[in-house]
Amino acid sequence: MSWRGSGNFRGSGGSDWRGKGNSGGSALNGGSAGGPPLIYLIAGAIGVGIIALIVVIAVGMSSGGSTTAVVADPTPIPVEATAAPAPTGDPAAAVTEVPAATEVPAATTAPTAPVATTAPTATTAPTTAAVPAGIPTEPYGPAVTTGSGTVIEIGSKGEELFFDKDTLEVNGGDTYTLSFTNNSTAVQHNWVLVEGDAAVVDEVAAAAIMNQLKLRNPLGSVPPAGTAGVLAAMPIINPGETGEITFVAPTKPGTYYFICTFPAHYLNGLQGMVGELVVK
Ligand SMILES: [Cu+2]
Repeated sequence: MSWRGSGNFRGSGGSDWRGKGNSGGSALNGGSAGGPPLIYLIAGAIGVGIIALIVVIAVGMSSGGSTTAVVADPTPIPVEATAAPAPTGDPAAAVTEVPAATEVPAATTAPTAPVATTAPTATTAPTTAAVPAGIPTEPYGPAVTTGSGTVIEIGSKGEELFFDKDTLEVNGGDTYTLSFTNNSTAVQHNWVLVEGDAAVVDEVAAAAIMNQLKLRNPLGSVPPAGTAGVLAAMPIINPGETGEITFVAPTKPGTYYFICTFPAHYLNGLQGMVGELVVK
């Protein structure tokens, strides 16, 4: 009541103070009413709030980390994810280098091809050298002559290892031009006239085989010049080709033999590719 009594104070306080009170807010007025305890209460509340906030933050950082950390983690994860692609980029470069290495082997294959090309060349060289060494390109033998004579035709029996004629008849001392056609599509043949019996013919055939082994060339499957018993010999004739040989028939009547000297086409004992040349 005494306070009211101070209404004088209010009165004396003047309108100015009250005016300030209006502008300053009712709280101040209340403050004037509650006095110091209200300020302490407010300050205390603020203090408690701050402490509570600190506690909350502290708890959040220590235990939770959960909320704050979770938010922080997502950020680092994306960063790591971004970093991951970077290393991936490096492997990618490595992978790109691997193909390059693959291309290198390809280049290695290329050099290999030239080597193979060199090999054929080497093969050609021996062939060229072998021809002049011992492989005949023209008919040869003591009975062989130049010019032309009575034509005699004979050939291989298709794909079989036989002549298509078993017997040929000639007049002693006459000149003949024998035309031999290789009717095979895959096998080489020739025609060789021999004077002598089966034993001599076998030796001529054996000489041709030895010559082929010596020259290491199928075209060398002929008896060397000067082989005993050989009267006339024709070079090896390739499949589908025809060769000619002109010779003078022996003057001595009798039976002579002609054979193919390609290995295993004539068989010992007058078998296989063999025929008779009968001289009248
Ligand atoms: Cu033959």
